[in-house]
Amino acid sequence: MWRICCLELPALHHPVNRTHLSKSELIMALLDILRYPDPRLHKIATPVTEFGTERLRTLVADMADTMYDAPGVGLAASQVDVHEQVVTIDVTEAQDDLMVFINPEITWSSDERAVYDEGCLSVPGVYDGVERPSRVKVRAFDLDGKEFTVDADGLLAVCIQHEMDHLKGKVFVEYLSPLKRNRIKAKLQKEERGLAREAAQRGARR
Ligand code: K1U
Ligand code: ZN
Repeated sequence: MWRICCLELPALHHPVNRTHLSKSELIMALLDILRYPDPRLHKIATPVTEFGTERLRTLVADMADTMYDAPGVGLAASQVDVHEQVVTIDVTEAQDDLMVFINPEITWSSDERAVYDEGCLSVPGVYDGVERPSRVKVRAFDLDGKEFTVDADGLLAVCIQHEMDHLKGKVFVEYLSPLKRNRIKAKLQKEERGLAREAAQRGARR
């Protein structure tokens, strides 16, 4: 069972009438993840102003489905072309501890820094070292607008900072050298052209 900060998943899914279904029967809604260098990844997300709505619950449920399916350990709404300050994270191996951060703010970060080999669902197949504060304190709101704080270290600290960068329109490759970034951009643009060609060929065969 996934948990959303202390809320069981059926509570999350209740407003979209999925409460009577088991996890395997849940109708998954997978969202398209924008791929770097899509310019929409650089839009700045605005704060959520209405909490507890069906729209917000559905967005979070769909983001969680998309993150688990990818698979990934985090997802920012910006990556699915929704430019609001919403983040889902689950760093557990069992994928059973979903955390939802709405309007997150870093209130403290450590002087100590650490390098982690980061990945990104918007930059598939690329992992590279990024140096960040190794511990952060984050204040955020849950789906119902209740404020909470998290003291994070390890992968959770890395992931929160990575996802909050997405909300500010920043993709992790921007920490890398221009040479590396341009190589990554060229590789992904080539892949994108290949995928578009394949889709066009499939369309022509139908
Ligand atoms: O924001 C994203 O694109 C998600 C990203 C989060 C992240 C991972 C590692 C370091 C920083 C931020 C990912 O989830 S990439 C995929 C990944 O790392 C992973 C996938 C499955 C299992 C474990 C890790
Ligand atoms: Zn990312």
